[in-house]
Amino acid sequence: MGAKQEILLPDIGDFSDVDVAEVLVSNGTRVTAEQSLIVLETDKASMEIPSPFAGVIVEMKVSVGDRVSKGSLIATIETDEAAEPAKAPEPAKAAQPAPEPARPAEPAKPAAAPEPARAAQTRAPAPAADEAEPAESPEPEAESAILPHASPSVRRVARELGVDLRLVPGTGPKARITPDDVRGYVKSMIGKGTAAGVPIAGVSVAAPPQIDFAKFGATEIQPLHRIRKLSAANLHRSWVTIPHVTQHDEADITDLDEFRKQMKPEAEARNVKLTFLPFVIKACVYALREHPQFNASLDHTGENLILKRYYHVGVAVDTENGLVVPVVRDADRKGLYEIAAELTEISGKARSRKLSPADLQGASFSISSLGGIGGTFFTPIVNHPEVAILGVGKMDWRPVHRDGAFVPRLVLPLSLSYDHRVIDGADAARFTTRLAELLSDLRRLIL
Ligand code: CAO
Repeated sequence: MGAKQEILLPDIGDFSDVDVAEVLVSNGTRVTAEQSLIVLETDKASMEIPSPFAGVIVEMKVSVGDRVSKGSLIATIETDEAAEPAKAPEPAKAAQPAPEPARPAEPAKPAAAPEPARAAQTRAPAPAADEAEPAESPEPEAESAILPHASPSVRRVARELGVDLRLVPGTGPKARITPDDVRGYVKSMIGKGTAAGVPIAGVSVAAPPQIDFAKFGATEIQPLHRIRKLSAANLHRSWVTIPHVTQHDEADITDLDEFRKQMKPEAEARNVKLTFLPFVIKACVYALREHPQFNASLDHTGENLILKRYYHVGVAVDTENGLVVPVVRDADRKGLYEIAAELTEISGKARSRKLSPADLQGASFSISSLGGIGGTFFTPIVNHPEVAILGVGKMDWRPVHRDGAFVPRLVLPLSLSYDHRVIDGADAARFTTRLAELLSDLRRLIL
């Protein structure tokens, strides 16, 4: 066992009180000396802060959105006995200007195909979870040991092009990934024409015109929050890469609502707010077990479906800075109260920007519930690399025809968007029909 050491923020020049823009490792990650731990970002510059030691991160002490200055405690690390501590830590590189836009169509060095070892990594649990979640999430835990070495500007270019950096062989010093590596990788993937494809690179649309709206009236420029920009990039990638279809259905939740009301006093006694969502999560897990292709991801080649044997449900949470999708892990093993309490906790953390990267990783299916706000059906965007997402609308009383007469029933609108490459329309209809059955009669959940 090595010694436990604190990693403090080194002198970063003229900056203080700087935003932590990315946390690149998590608790338990093995890092090499000089491996980047966090990315700091000011208005004009970003810089990576490397680990001065090799070893295993005991605890990351900063999260995305924290502000740090020289001497701030970044992490604690159990250093490798054998490894020599690096000299006094300094940022991986000097503050660098904001990234230049990706130069299109520049002759790029032919990139080597991803080596088998890297390809195999996509079969690890929670593949490409970093790309599934908007905003703050870094690479998934299981793959943190093989974090790609790349500057923030390269990461941004990769995000814009929808490239998973873990698949890009780096040709820079210490296998660092350069902008040319990213471009070369995109070119090579286009050449391969895999089922997964790299559609963004293949799509050509007219550039948006620059319009001076002030000509038409008063305007105000409001910079987009970083979370919104990052989730926008992920949503855009999902939108253009996944052939979406949305299946709409309705669940009669009259009995469920009655049961929920009966349970309210008990829930309150436990200090839990029992909304519809925990019931929907439980019903989804049940339906996912029966329809495993909905709890899956396409691998990066587009030739294999990775079925997940875990049920981690991402829940879209609306925050003032944009959408985040924290994850209720192992929802199959949790009871309604436990899920309800966790929902309150994670949505609270999301709104106060206290989510850790781990809270955002590894979802296998997602739910976006607008029921507390209003509206009926909508078309949620699949949270890549998942293949399906359920949208939940606001319940309402409807006349339902039963036994020759119209009776008032409480109806919950459901909208299931899915990746048509993986899921057929008939399967989607089966899934939502089953979901509606389960929500209509909760007794089915214990069968
Ligand atoms: N129909 C009618 N009422 C509903 C409902 C539904 N489908 N779902 C929830 N409600 C009610 C709840 O019962 C609660 O009422 P009471 O306070 O009287 O009990 C109220 O609406 C508020 O619920 P909530 O929003 O606090 O709790 P939730 O478990 O339903 O949802 C969360 C939690 C985090 C999903 C939600 O707060 C949220 O952020 N929703 C927005 C998600 C979003 O933005 N999605 C869009 C993604 S695409 O841009």
